[in-house]
Parts: sequence; C-alpha cells; structure tokens
Amino acid sequence: MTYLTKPKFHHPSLPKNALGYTRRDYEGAISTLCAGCGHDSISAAIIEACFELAIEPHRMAKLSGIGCSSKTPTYFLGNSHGFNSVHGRMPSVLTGANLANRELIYLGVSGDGDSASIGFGQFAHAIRRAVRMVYIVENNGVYGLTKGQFSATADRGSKSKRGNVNSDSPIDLVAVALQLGATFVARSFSGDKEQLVPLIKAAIEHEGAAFIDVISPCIAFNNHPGSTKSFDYVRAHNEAVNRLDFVSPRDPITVSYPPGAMELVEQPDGSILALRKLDADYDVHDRLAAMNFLQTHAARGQIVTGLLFLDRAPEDLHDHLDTVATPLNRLGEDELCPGSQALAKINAALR
Ligand SMILES: Cc1ncc(C[n+]2csc(CCOP(=O)(O)OP(=O)(O)O)c2C)c(N)n1
Ligand code: SF4
Ligand SMILES: [Mg+2]
Repeated sequence: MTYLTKPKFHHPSLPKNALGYTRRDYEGAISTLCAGCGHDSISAAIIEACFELAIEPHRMAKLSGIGCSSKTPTYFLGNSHGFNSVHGRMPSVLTGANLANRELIYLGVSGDGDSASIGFGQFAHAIRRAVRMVYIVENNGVYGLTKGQFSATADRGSKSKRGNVNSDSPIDLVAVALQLGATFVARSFSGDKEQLVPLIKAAIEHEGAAFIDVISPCIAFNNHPGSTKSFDYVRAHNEAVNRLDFVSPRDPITVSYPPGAMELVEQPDGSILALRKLDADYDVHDRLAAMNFLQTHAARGQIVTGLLFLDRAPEDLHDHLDTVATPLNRLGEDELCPGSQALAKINAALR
C-alpha cells in the first residue's frame, strides 16, 4: 500500500500559528518510506517551516519527479496543490506552472537521480532561467527506489553496500547551481533540523531561484562504512560555515551575538536573515569565493553546509520575460486574444 490517510482529529491544545492552523494541518498521508529514511526528516522540516511561516496551504504548489524522494510530497502539505511528474521532468512542469500563475509558492522536491542523472538538463535550465521556486534535492548518492545503484552525486571511490567502488566523478549540484546563477544556494543535512528549517523558510521567502541540496542518507542502501552519504560520514565531515535564524517581520530580534559574528540581511518582504558566522572569513554574497571554498573543502573530503550564497537583489523569470502579473486563469478573452490587427502586425514584423 502506498497511500495511508491519517486520522483527522486534533488535540485541542496543539499549538496554532498566526492563521489558527496546527502542524497537523500541514501534514500529508502516513509515510511508507523505510523507517529512518533521511527523506522523512526533510518532510518534517518542510512541515515545520510552512507552519512557522503560517503559509496558507492553498498558496503552495509542490511538484516532484520519480524516486523515494519524489514520493515525499504525498507525506506533507496534504491541503496544497501537488503534481507528481515523470522522472527528471519536475523542473519544466514547475516552470510552466509558475509562468501561468506566479501567485503560488513553488516547491520542487527531487532526488539526486532525478536531478543529477535523467533530469540534469531540466535542473540546469530551470536554475539558469531564474524560476522563482524552492528546489530541494534529497541527496542520498543512490537510486533508492530502484534498490541502490550509484547516482551521479556518489563520490569517486565511495563503496556500494555490496562493496563495488564508484569510479565516476561526482556531480556537485551546489557547484552547478552556483555556476548557473542561482540566487540562493544552500546545503544541509536531513539530520540537522535546526539548520534545515530556517534555510527552507528563507528559501520560501527568497524572490528568485533557491536551491537546497540536503544530504539525506538512504538507510536501506547507502548507510554503510565506505559510503560518503551515511549518517556517520556526514556527521564526521560536516563543515558548517554559518547558522541561519529566520526572523519574520512579526517577530522581534531577541538573540544577541558578539559584534562581527552576525550579519543581518533584510529581505524585500521585511523579514530578516540573521546569519551567525561560524567561519569568520566566509562571505555569503561572493559567488566566486563560494565556488572556490566549496571545491577546496570537497578536495579535503569535507561537506560544506549552511547558506552558501545569497544574492541580495534576485531577479526572476517573470522580470526577464516581462510577463503579465495576473495569473492566466484570471485573464479574460480580451486580454488573452490580441485580435486580428495585432496579429497582422506581428506577422508583418516577421516577414
Ligand atoms: C524514465 C524513467 N527511467 C527510469 C526510471 C526508474 N527509476 C525510478 S526512480 C529512479 C531513481 C531514483 O533515484 P533518486 O532520484 O535519487 O531518488 P531516491 O529514490 O534515491 O530518493 C529510477 C532510475 C523511471 N521511473 N522512469
Ligand atoms: S530505499 Fe532508501 S531512499 Fe528509499 S525509502 Fe528506503 S531508505 Fe529511503
Ligand atoms: Mg537518491
């Protein structure tokens, strides 16, 4: 059975957000993933982020491809829009939906197989086109759903459960996203909810292409010694450059930090990203330095996590194409059909 509904009753004293919703209102069906799968922790972090941001569920559209990771939207935001597409094709479906209606919040959930193998081209083009979205890759280094083949993000020299050694070079989706112009780039770990929840909140508020690579161990096929995507390996090699606190316009800043150790970045909607620097020299606004830092640390076997790059003035696809602000389903025939005179003018210009 792949779909189990949850009972609807709530305990009356469950905490409520500004809309009067409880966390339960942001949940989905009961997960059928393996107990302990990292992907379930990411679903929990998405639920927490949407609850804390008090997002109206009908404003959210969750899209995915194929894989254990791409199954997860069934397990969160049960009252939101959802589209489970073909393997690797989530980015183009999301792009089309976004072009048709920019008023929704788009959350793309994918796997390392879905985005770095069959969907690599789709991933690249959605990022370079600056589609406003939160793009999460639940990265376990294997094709979990089809029983543990190496994916394109598996490190060279890492071992499969049966001891085979991967001889191919890995694709680092964070490095690719940086190179292609993503305006919000982060890496996190499914086992670090404190780091992940504020990153998801900040990505939702970001007005451009936001990409989060979340290392998410597959306990069935890639959690053994020799894997570089196991819980133990990631814990031992995690190099966090900063920690993020997301402060919504409603909340006062209550935490104080030593001078120089914190940077406050105000967002266009009035929310504030309070960045606690763990590496004093890391500049989150320097794309080239971020690329260099990542490669240097990857060569040492370290996994760099945190908010890795942030463009303070992001643009998105709608700015580039100068599209109409009104969702297409709210335009009337007059606005949708330019008429024969306008058409004749366009045709004449093309002769
Ligand atoms: C067109 C197509 N090719 C291949 C498959 C088989 N297939 C299903 S899921 C998958 C890989 C999933 O890996 P990933 O995206 O990393 O997700 P995970 O299960 O690891 O979370 C593959 C190859 C498919 N469903 N469709
Ligand atoms: S096979 Fe791996 S990725 Fe799929 S549900 Fe099980 S632990 Fe998760
Ligand atoms: Mg995978």
